[in-house]
Amino acid sequence: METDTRRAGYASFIGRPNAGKSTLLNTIVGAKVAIVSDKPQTTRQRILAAKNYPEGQIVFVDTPGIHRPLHRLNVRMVDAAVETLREVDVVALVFDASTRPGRGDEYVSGLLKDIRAPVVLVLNKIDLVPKARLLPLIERARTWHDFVAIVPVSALTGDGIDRLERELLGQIPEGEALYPEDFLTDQPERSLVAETVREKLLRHTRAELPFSTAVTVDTFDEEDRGRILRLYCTIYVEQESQKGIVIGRGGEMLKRIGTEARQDLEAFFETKVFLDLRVKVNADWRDNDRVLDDLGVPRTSRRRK
Ligand SMILES: Nc1nc2c(ncn2[C@@H]2O[C@H](COP(=O)(O)OP(=O)(O)OP(=O)(O)O)[C@@H](O)[C@H]2O)c(=O)[nH]1
Ligand SMILES: [Mg+2]
Repeated sequence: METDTRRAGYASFIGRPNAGKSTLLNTIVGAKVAIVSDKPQTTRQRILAAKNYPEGQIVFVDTPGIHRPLHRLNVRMVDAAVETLREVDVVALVFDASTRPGRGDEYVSGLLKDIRAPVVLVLNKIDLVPKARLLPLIERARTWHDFVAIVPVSALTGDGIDRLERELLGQIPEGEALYPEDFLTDQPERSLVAETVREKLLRHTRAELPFSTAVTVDTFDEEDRGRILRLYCTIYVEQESQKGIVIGRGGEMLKRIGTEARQDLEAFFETKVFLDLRVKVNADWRDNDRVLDDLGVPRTSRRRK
């Protein structure tokens, strides 16, 4: 369906860890492009995913949650999120409405002061919030920033998502599509594999472990692609004891992570997958620029000592 004026532009999800930014992205584009977990700091890089509407195209940008960074990895993560604020046409600030606003939220709202882009406030997880609590929250949120709209949604149930998309489209400038009609995401297949393995690690491990692990794809063998994809990955941990946890008693944990990741990847690539996982200890990978470069976490413009 054609309409008179076509729109195209970037809309980014910004907010604290665990607010539901990646879940929102997946719900809106209708595909699992970003991994999701109940642990904070799940997303480590920005991820683009496009959706086409009769009125035009929105390129959504998922970003890492904004937090106080303690490692170089986290500095890169937070910088990636903050940098998008200056580059996009509209910002969707995502707030977990089932929590009380705190210091971290003040910090994130403070970042919005100097940006030109209009900001839509997304009050997410309303499926967890009694109706009576929502109105006072909206009133309070009006004092955080001069939002162009405040939209309560549930990324989980889909409630309010249509209205959110309308509001974002309304802020997107006129222009021709930025990506071809069939473009879904800029996430390379290799990082999709690594992220799928990391999602299962996050799901099955606790405490410090999720933050201390990284996954690389050492070999992506697609020689026999129509029949089978052969994938060889390494899981990095920081301590010998963490290696034990990831492997589990009799290798049970690693097997479970491998099975679940393989099933997801077989569904995604629509082919049989052979997945080999090994675990390596690298004490300082989170502060090691070379490892971070290998992992593909982009360097950002901030200068570090
Ligand atoms: N009940 C409920 N849970 C939600 C909703 N949206 C997200 N979640 C859950 O919240 C948790 C965090 O979701 P993510 O999408 O990973 O959050 P994020 O903002 O991307 O987190 P980071 O990548 O760490 O910044 C997951 O357990 C989701 O299932 C929602 O609308 N309702
Ligand atoms: Mg995320």
